[in-house]
Order: sequence, then C-alpha cells, then structure tokens
Amino acid sequence: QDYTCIKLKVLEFAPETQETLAGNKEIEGKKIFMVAATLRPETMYGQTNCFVGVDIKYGFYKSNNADELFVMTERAARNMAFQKLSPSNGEVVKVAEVVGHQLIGTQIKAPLSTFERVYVLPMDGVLATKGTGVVTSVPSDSPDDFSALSDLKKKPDYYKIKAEWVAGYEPVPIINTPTYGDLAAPTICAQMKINSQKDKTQLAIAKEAVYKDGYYNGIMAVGPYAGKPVQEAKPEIRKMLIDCGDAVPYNEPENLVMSRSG
Ligand code: ZZB
Repeated sequence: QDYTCIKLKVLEFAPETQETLAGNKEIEGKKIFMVAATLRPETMYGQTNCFVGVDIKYGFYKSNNADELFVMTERAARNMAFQKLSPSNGEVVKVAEVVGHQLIGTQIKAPLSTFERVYVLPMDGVLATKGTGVVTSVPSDSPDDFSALSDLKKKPDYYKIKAEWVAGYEPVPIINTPTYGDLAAPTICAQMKINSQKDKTQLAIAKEAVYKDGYYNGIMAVGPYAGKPVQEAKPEIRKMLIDCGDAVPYNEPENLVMSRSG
C-alpha cells in the first residue's frame, strides 16, 4: 500500500501524556507529530479529528529530521526506518511511550483542515497492525469515521471524552459524488441505517460504495483543485503535502497488511 503519512502537529498534549513526558530531555524543544497513514490525501480538507486505539501502545520516535519526533506504533517505526524516515537506515530510536488512552484530548493542527485545531479521540476499530495506528478522521467521506464521531457525540461520557472536543466538528463537504452528494458518508450511513461504529458488516459495504463513487466519479469541491476530478487531484494534493513538509510517503508491503474486512 502506498500511504501518505500526514503530520498532525501536536499543539498541546492531554494531561496524562504530559505527566509521562515530564522531565524527558529528549522531548524538550522538539516538534512532535502524530503521524496518520491515509490512502485519501485529497480528503484532508475535511479532517475533523484524529483517532487512536485506547489500548494500543504509541512510541515517540526520532525521525529523519533532528527537530521532529513521530508518534506512532513500533511496527510503523520499524518499517519507516527502512524508508529513510529515521535517523539512519534501520535505526529505530524510541524516546518515550504512552498508551492510546493517554493521548485522548490532545490538540493537534491537521494540515489543510478547515478547523484550526482538532482533537485526538478514541475509535474501536483502529488496528495496531495497519499503517501507523494513528488514523486521521474525515467524517464527510469515511463511513467509519462518521459513525465513530457520531457515537462520541451521542455518548461522550461513555467514551470518556469531553463534549467540547466534538461539539461543532461537523462533516465538511469536500467532494461531490453523483450517487451520494457532497456528504457521502453521512448520506450512505443514513440510507443504510448505520447507527454505530459497531455495525461492522454494514460499514464495510458502505466504505466500499463511497470509496468507489468518490474515487471514480468524485469532483473536488474545495481547494486549488475545486472542480477537478478526484483522480486528477489526488496525486497533486499528495505532492503538495509532501513538498511543503506536511506529509511523508510511506509504503507498507501488501501481504503484511491486515484489513478491517479481514
Ligand atoms: C483518511 C480517509 C478519508 C480514509 C476517507 C478513508 C476514507 P483500506 O482501504 O482498508 O486500506 N486507516 C489507516 N490506518 C488505519 C488503522 N491502523 N486502523 C484503522 N483504519 C485505518 O483503508 C485505508 C484507510 O483506512 C485509510 O484512509 C484510513 O482512513 C484508514 F474519506 O484516511 B483513510 C471510504 C473511505 N474513505
């Protein structure tokens, strides 16, 4: 899989992470990024939050830039070390570690997002075995993200989040599709009566449907490629993000990937 890893700059860590990092000299003065693997760089305009798994371990790793640390799974760090994304070839240097639940409530800056700051939130379906274990959320075009974000809005206490971390973060229309309009994920979730992120079978069908419609027939509704087909905009937006340092290319061998559909 040819992923684009989006660098979500940490503006302020949740208190539980701050406690773990306190006094850690390796952290001082560094820019720290939650690194999210995506196959849909053209959707980054619609980011409303970032998802992590509450029980997944996340390390803070030295990157190929001495000023920048990457937060992700150990597995991703090992892969990146052979893709020129660590201090030297094959070298993995972890300077801190937290468990996902400690990151919940962390504020980040998501490149291209219309929101100035977004929050790190919990999602059940985040796989430690795929990408970086950090998922950037685009509820307008991803049924998984829309259903998870909706669950959080309905039951903030149950998910141990503050209501203000999701309040006002509505799906942003970024891509027009012939079948599902400009809010494809909310539309298909309503049509299929998907009520929660636990509706896995239905969500897999919804994902496939909006992915195809968005990719083959979608027209960008925002950004410099507004009016252009998604297929045309996708590589351009990917390049733009990489060129300005907001993203890095990351490859994962197909046979090592476990997809949510199995
Ligand atoms: C932003 C985005 C916007 C995504 C969208 C999808 C969609 P696939 O095809 O199954 O390989 N993802 C990445 N890492 C993980 C993980 N560790 N656990 C769970 N989900 C993960 O799916 C690739 C997508 O799965 C990635 O692209 C990411 O979400 C998510 F509008 O990033 B995507 C219709 C899908 N739309």
